Amino acid sequence: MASRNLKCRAKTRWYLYLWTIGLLIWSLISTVHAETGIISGQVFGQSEGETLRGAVIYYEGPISGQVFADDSGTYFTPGLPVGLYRLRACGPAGYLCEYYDNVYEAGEATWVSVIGGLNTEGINFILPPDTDADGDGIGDRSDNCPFVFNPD
Ligand SMILES: [Ca+2]
Ligand SMILES: [Ca+2]
Repeated sequence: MASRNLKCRAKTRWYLYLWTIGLLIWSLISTVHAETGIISGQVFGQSEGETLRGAVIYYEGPISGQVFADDSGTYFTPGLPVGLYRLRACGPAGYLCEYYDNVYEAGEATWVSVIGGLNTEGINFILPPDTDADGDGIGDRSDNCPFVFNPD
């Protein structure tokens, strides 16, 4: 009887051991999956030292959203799931929008990778001033008829 009990106990311990290992592996895998990183950078105007406070940075990828640049034109995304993101910055009024890196077309954008636990920094933008093709004082970006003089 005694030896049977011992055997039984040994078996229980073995199951517990397997169970613990399983839990460990499971938590490792889920940690890897839950990993996030951030993207950061600065938004500039074209004049020397000009930073664009209030610029909006749109990101799209595994998740999408937007953040604003602070007083120094600096922005940080929140924690993003690991993957590739396309970024677009729009300056305050009077500036054009651009995709990273320095292009206007979404299809030409350089995708930025988010790596778990890291800050992908230096994703900067230099936004050109908005043009006013018809000279009505409203920049093309916000002009409802960019080629018709309609300052109303
Ligand atoms: Ca105009
Ligand atoms: Ca117009």
